[in-house]
Amino acid sequence: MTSIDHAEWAGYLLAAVDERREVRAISAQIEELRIDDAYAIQAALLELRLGRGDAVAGAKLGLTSVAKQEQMGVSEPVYGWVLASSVLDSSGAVDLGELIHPRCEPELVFVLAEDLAGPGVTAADALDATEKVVGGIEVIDSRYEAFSFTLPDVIADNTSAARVMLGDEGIGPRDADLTTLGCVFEIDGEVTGTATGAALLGDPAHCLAMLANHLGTHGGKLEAGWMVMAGAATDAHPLAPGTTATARYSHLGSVSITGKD
Ligand code: OOG
Ligand code: MG
Repeated sequence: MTSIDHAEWAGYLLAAVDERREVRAISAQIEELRIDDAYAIQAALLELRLGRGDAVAGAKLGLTSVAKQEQMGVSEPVYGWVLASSVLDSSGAVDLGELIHPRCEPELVFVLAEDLAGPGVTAADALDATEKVVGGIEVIDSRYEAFSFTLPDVIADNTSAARVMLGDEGIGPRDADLTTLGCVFEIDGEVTGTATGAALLGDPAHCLAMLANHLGTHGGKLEAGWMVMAGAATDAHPLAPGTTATARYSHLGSVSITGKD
């Protein structure tokens, strides 16, 4: 790691959240933003939020599909943290006054029955540790100008995490083949994207295993009761006032959110 001040950059990003304004990418302001420094900023940002009384509700993977990697111009998966305060209630209303330039995307979400940590976790092990799989929608909201960033920038910014809505029709981890599980994503009733679970690095359970292995080899773990988002399988779409986004899944039912002024 370099000598950059992780807590200071975490404060810079949290101020952007608090003041609902976009800020310049960190990478544009220092000589080199390394991946390890970026995760250290992300960890400092999490500490600041926990210090305000928030809690970790789970973890998220991002940029695990070709669709998302191409849309954002970033070609490697990333991970971040899901805060308890970011989980939407069953109305699916998203208060846009609290966000900067939100976008929405469909998510397959694992809810864990057991702690999970590598190394050596396989996709089968990941399914064994899963209580249920649910369909969801994530609202992402990059704190950076024009929703534009490098790989380390988006890592520092907790991978654009903002809000998440979970469906209520979960299934057991082996009740359906997750690779062929389908999703139709609609904005105001118009289909904007379709995908199957295999769009996520070939298998959503592989994404979960990958994160457990990464965390485990760095002294961390995924915890029983947490949700883990596997990453969006389609492009994200702007969430404007009055916009309703619906993700319709095979086996998992439908989930909708609506942007509110
Ligand atoms: C980064 C977050 C990516 C996903 O599901 O791929 C993500 C972004 O696109 O702003 O959450
Ligand atoms: Mg996502």
